[in-house]
Amino acid sequence: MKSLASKLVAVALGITVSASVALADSALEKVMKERGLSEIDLLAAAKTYTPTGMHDKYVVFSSGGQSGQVIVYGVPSMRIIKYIAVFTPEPWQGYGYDEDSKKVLRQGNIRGKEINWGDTHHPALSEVDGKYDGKWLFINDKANPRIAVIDLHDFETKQIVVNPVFKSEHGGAFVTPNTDYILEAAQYAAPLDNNYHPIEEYKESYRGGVTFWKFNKDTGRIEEKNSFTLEMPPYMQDITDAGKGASDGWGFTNSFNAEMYTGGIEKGLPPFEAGMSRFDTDFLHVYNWKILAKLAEDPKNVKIINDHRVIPMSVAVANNALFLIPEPKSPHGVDVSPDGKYITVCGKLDTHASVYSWEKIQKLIKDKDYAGKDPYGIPILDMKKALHGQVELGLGPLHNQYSPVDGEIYTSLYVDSQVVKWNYKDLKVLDKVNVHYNIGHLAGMEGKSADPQGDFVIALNKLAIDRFTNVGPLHPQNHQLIDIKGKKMQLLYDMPLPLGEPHQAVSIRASKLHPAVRYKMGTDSKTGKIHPGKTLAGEERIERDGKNVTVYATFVRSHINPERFTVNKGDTVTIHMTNLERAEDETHGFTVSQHGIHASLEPGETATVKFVADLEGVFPYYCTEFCSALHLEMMGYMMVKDPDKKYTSAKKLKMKTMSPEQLKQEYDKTVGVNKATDDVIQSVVKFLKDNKFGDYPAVAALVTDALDQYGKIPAQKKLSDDAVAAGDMDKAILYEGMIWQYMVKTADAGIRAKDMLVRKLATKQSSAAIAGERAFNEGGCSGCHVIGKVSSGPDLTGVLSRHENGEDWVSKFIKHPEKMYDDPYVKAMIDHFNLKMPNQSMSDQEVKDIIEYMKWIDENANLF
Ligand code: RUQ
Ligand code: CUA
Repeated sequence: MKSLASKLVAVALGITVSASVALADSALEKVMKERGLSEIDLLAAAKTYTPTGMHDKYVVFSSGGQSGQVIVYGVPSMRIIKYIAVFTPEPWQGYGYDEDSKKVLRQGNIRGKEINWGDTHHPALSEVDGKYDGKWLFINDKANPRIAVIDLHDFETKQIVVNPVFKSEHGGAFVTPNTDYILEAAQYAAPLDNNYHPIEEYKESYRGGVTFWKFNKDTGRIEEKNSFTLEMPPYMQDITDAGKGASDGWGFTNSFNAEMYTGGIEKGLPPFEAGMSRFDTDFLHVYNWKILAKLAEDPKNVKIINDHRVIPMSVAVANNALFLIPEPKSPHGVDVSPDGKYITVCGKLDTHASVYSWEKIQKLIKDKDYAGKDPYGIPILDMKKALHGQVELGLGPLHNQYSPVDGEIYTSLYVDSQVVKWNYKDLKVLDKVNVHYNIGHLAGMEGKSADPQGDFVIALNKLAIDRFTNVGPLHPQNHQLIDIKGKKMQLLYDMPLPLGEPHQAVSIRASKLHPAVRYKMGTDSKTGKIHPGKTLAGEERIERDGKNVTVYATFVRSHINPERFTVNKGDTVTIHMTNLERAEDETHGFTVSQHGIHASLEPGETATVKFVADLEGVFPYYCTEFCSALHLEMMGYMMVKDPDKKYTSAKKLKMKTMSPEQLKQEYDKTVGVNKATDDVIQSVVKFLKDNKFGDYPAVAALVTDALDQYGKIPAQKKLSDDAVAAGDMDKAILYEGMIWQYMVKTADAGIRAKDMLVRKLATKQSSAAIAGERAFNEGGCSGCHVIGKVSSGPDLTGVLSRHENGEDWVSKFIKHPEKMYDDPYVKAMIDHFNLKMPNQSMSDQEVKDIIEYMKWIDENANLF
């Protein structure tokens, strides 16, 4: 017990085992006891715990289910990092509340109907050679058959396309290995046109299919005109996967109603669930999208339905592009192996997984070795001849993920609530782990790409039941992280997801993502182009054209320009807003009270809000992000006048004014403060220059941010000087105040740059010094001592050489300061700072480590 606990702490702190035994035995065991934790728990914690500032190895994109969004989280920490608004308005991001994002959201209107939610199921990452390239994310909407395109340059939704012929879908989004097409298979069969057809004509006029959305990798958009659909029988198509490697060019789609049952419980007929699972087998659809894409180019081969090209089944069959293979009844997942040679199908109602051999399928196709034809004339391949084999896995197998180990596959068991690891080549079961509860999909790390990473799988459970504190009858979903590195799987962590039912999640190595931190000034983030409303400093204005008022505004810490405007009741108001900031994370938000609009302006972004000012009155507008110390002051007024009304003005209140001497005094004081602040800035600048900050990109970026702010000062100084010349001291004081604001912002970024540079230049800390710094900070020393500076306690640089036998002296003083209060030196310090060094109950080890830290400080004294 002791040794394990010590080792774990040692690993967690990055220090050597012997150095940490003392700390571990006391503190760690106490916590374990108090919280009832086992050694296994500690090991799981060590595998997931991510200290502040450390980043995750993987990024997961999870469907947000009925929330119509995408949830982004990190692995192994399982920390949620972002929600991406997709099919549903999301006010924080301004999605659906500003004009630019409304244009994207409204692309999702169906037959004129505004739809403001989506049932998202399957996210998919863009691929090159079957491997993720980190550029795009696609996701489907089952309820309102649509696909959305998200740009991973800024994690924003750029496009929504509506399926022109389906009435629901489930087999999207799945991409072909080079992202040429995004596959979207229908779900509930329905007429492809928009007309009424009685259910009695189900077999004749209801259809399923797969839509092939053409993706343009240069524009990053789906080209609707170059997309087409393959008609399929009304078998209720389901999950889909694109072939890769050996099976590149092909697609695979399950189905679950070979019976073509049409329900009728209200008429005393057996319900859908009985009628649809009567046969022992359903059909796996196998089709060649490369042939189909060629066929679609010739108008003779297509029917135009709702302005969209549909290839009839007969055309596909005549061109050897569509086949069926029986699969165990009511299957769910179909997953192509990383090399494309095996296709694994899971039957929800069957305890087996069925592994089809691509080589065998190809041979059957080539030899035209058919077991028969379905009622629509589609050739059926013999199931037994196409199978590589079947494995009994357990109850309710659903979905699969791969690992880099050859033949290794992970499958979710819905009914058994388990993940099973097995081998699809030699067909052996290897290991099982319990999950909680009723797992649907599972997500491996890049686990469905041609380059799966192993490491972890995440169980996406349908039920959470008792896993979390009860928050009422609607429970959160439960994503469970499982370590798959060892022989036995280990369940590590439960993450509740309280935002819809996420169906599938895909993950990618974080190192493959390269999102921007700022936009090119004036960018419309939705189009990626320069926004027509882009406004730079000095270009702010209010334009009127009849009943239309257009405001061109800028945002920078901590003001909105303009700060006031007046319109007539009934005017249409358009406000174009540009965030002039270039500093990382300096977002401003915007709303006008009581008008239902909101925008989020990321650094460099321009966005537009538009509304009718139909209420008379005074409406404050303000920045909605706490962006700076003077954020509350970042506001303005919109005043709405009724043009048909006469207004009488209020009597002016008499106020005392300051004398010219008082004003001069205040002005001098403000200028003095600015001078002192500037001296600090100059000393930081000198340090940065002397130490060649330009050699360190991260530091240079912060310096750019700082200089951005500093560059704004001369213009303000001129305004101040002009005001002095005009004798308006009041105004001059305000401009001097503005200069100070910019100086503070400069210093803020500048000092952060300096700290970062110091870390880069300093000698490497020994593990003892690292532990010492931690103890120094966590033990509260840093509350009074600032390195390199006298603050509420003396500067500790050089403390070890200040006393004879310095190390010994400092150790004793930390351990028992109270015993030394009468020492003349200590007494003088107590008097000077009016504070006594308290006893912080440091252990001997901690004191030792702190001394090592002090030595490191002295080594680098020139930097502090
Ligand atoms: S679903 S639990 Cu992919 Cu929509 Cu299977
Ligand atoms: Cu900008 Cu608050």
